[in-house]
Amino acid sequence: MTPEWKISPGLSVVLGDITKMRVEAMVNAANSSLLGGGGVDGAIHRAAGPELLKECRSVGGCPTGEARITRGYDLPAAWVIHTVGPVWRGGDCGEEEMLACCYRSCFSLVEERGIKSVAFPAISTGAYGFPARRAAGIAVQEMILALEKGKSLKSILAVCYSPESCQIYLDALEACRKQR
Ligand code: AR6
Repeated sequence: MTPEWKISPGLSVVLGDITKMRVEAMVNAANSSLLGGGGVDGAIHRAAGPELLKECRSVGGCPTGEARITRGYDLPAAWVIHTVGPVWRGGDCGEEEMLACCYRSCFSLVEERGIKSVAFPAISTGAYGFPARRAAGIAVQEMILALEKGKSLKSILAVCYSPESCQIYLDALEACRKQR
């Protein structure tokens, strides 16, 4: 069984591989070409099959902080929402606001399509070097806001690839609760 913690109404932290999650949409931490790469992007493209790359080619890229939606092909999810996180450059280049924009752009597409469940990886915290604790703080805050404001959205999975990452999300939620 996949370890899962329900940390807030509609929000769960899950340890595992995002490509296995049974959700309507999964978010891909892509690069601006949308033509695939390593990390979670590579895993999503491998699991979705070549049709995903074909559709991505027709999309024509995506700027940092924005998001684009495609079908999920061989994935359990019907949709993939591709977003491009900021590369960490020390924190003085608007990285935090840009990461929040990624989450907001994804949630706009979720609501536009009437999607009920969505899974997110920890955007920007791998190859793009964003510090994991700061990123989790932003992610949790945007997720809670989206659940409060959302009409179609009912469930978010914050998918963590390591137990350490799960703990970071649980700590971020605790900090977010204290601030409110
Ligand atoms: N399921 C869930 N999380 C995963 C998985 C997976 N299968 N694989 C990795 N992670 P990264 P970024 C976690 O590097 O930092 C790509 O090459 C990983 O442990 O995938 O946004 C793109 O094409 C980390 O916590 O994305 C871009 O060029 C998180 O996912 C660039 O990397 C994000 O790590 C994007 O970098």
